[in-house]
Amino acid sequence: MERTFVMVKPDGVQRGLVGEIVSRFERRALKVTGMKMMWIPRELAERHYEEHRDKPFFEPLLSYITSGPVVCMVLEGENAVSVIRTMMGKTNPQDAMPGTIRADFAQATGRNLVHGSDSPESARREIKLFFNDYELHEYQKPEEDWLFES
Ligand code: D4T
Repeated sequence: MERTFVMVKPDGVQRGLVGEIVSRFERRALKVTGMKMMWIPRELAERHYEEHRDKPFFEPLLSYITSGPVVCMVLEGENAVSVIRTMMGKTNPQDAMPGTIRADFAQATGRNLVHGSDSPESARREIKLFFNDYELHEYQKPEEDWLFES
């Protein structure tokens, strides 16, 4: 099983889309192993997006992601990183496939509702940045017996 870091960004919280977004992951039987609301401090936002430090959109990105509370999650499933990236759709919602979160609910790259780690390495880094070990939980769900061929 793979774990990934997912965030409902401030626009998702303000637009009342937390339930809709989390529900899509739950219906797909991805397991929520951690979840919390937080208002990201600027320093953490800078570390999270450090690969974009030299990009022209870095400052607007930081001010967007720190503009209100977000909901952070760790989700678990087979190939969870790529499964969730597919469910989110392309970075620019206008290029995203219908049926994806960004295509169904967003219109602009700078207000694209959700974040999901882009590789297992990024997932490990981001989970460590946002969660303490005691905030992550291992547990069994009865439906797991029905999810995969044994
Ligand atoms: P995140 O990291 O938020 O899940 O988005 P992506 O993984 O899909 O996209 P990314 O890392 O390339 O970009 C991070 C973040 O920056 C915003 N952005 C991006 C922007 O405002 N303008 C741009 O031109 C790009 C490329 C959107 C997502």
